Amino acid sequence: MNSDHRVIALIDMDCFYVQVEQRLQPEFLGKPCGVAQYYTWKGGGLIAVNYEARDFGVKRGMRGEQAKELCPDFHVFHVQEVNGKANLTRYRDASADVFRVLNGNFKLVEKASIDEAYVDLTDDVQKLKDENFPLTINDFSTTHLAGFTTKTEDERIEILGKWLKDCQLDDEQRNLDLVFGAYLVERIRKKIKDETGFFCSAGIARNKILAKLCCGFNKPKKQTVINQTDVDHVFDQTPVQKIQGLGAKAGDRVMELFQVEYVGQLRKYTLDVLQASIGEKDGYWLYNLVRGIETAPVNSRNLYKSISASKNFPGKSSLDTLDKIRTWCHNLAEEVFNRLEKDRAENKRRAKLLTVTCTLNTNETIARSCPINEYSIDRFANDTFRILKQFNKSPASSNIYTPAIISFGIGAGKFLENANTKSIVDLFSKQTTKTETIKPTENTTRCQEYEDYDDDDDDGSNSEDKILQKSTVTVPIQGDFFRKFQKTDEQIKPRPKSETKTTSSIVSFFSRYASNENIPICSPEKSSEHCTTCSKCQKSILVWNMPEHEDFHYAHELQMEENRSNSMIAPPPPPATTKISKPVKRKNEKQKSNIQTLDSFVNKKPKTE
Ligand code: DCP
Ligand code: CA
Ligand code: CA
Repeated sequence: MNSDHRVIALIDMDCFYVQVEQRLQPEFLGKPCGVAQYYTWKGGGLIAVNYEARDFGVKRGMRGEQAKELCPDFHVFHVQEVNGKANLTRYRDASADVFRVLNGNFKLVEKASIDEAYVDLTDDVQKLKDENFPLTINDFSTTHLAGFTTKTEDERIEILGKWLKDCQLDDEQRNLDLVFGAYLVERIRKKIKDETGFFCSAGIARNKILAKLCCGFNKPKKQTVINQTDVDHVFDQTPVQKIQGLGAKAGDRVMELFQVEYVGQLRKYTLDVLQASIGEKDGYWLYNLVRGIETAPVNSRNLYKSISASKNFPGKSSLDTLDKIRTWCHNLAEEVFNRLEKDRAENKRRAKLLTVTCTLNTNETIARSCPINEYSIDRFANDTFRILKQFNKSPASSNIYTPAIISFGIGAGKFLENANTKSIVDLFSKQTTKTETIKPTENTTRCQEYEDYDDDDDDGSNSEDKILQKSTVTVPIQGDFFRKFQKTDEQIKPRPKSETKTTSSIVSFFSRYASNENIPICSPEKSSEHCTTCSKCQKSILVWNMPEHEDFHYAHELQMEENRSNSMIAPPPPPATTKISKPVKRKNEKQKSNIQTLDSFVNKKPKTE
């Protein structure tokens, strides 16, 4: 289906962490509150602030004490701490509650972060349209239209009533799908509230970028629709940096290069000019985007790609002795282990690769990986410690570690579905001492996919970097111009060229391997016990390189699939007539079996609200 006809919603929880805390302590409902991380300096840094407190000027990033000066009744909740580091379990669990509702009602749900999801409503909308599902203004009690400012409820109802009428009368039915989409989103938001207690907001549009943009227009407890016919008008007033993927440096660069402030101002540039300035792919993406066209599919990818824990050790807290490093290897290993165990029970899969990343006080960032043979805190901690020891320049006899570590993290990824994971818990419970035969820990290989660890899935890992500076997101831009701005400044420190990884999509990931697969294969002189034969290409591969090697095949298959669908498109198409390639389905993408029917969902509709 041409993606211009899709209906996409972005659902985002309102002041999420605050609501999670208020659900646990309902006596604070309706009061100005915030959530701070750590009790340290001036009442801790606020990472979430509710709307009652925002009315007093309290903002994320302020200190608890500063908030109290602005709003004396302000209450600060503190993020739980375990082993001296923030523990986000309660927010992750609350997030799972929300996703249970979404996944139980819709087929295509993409987790975009701990508190937001994209939903592709196209098929459900079509069904409602086919049966001429009757709708009235009462079905849209929290709906607003992007581009229309309404000061009173009467004004909102007037504008909305006109919209409903116009949509129905329009012969081309350009916006009618969005009416049905908005209705479904009103229903699901109510259901989320009923089943979890949480309020949320939403954006409804023809694509993900527009849905994300307009979700923020009328927060909290409201939803906003952007009509395709109003995009130009809205973009004329939308600062470039408000667009997902054009925040931070990429947006700055676009504004500087084209001397624009608002998205709409980019319409004056031809495709040729944009492509000549920022490259073929990115120019094409931008040209379409400023006309409200964007084709990234909603990927049903609800499981985290990696599970990680990390911590910063700035200034004097840097880790400069082996004892300190050993302690933190254990603490982080314990957190990763606990979450992996939970994930194993819930999702019937096991992680195959452990990745350790650390930044030294020389500003050098290092990433190394080794296979995971069993889930065990000691094993994770020992592997991590062994990896970190490789970078120690102090004499082996000394307890001193130089250069000191200023941040490090452990991530587990490369999940194997339906895997019968062995865990240390199982080993004990079965009273067996059997261990696996792979012994690769001394032979670690460089992490091939930094972003896996760095969490483009947003598994809600409590990296402090992310908590305090979370602004990077994965966006479906595949050209070099934008890619270099993603996952950038704040998260990844400069690394030697040979170590820098900037993959941001399967396609770009593939392109790293396409011409010259750079995963070492076994040389004849290498011991065969460390090698295994790849069933796809029959090459002999070092066992600890198998995860990357499998990814090479996976990416290659996806690329072939994408090439096939792209080859159906006339090159290079003027945007207005662009045919959209079919979304590439991810391998292992599972259809959920417990999805309610559309009927059961919409028929719960009360007659009036
Ligand atoms: N979060 C964080 N650090 C940040 C940003 C967010 O720890 N820099 C956490 C706390 C938030 C949650 O993630 O509650 C969701 O982030 P949002 O950006 O969606 O913000 P909120 O949900 O708090 O507020 P809003 O109602 O504006 O969405
Ligand atoms: Ca939110
Ligand atoms: Ca969010």
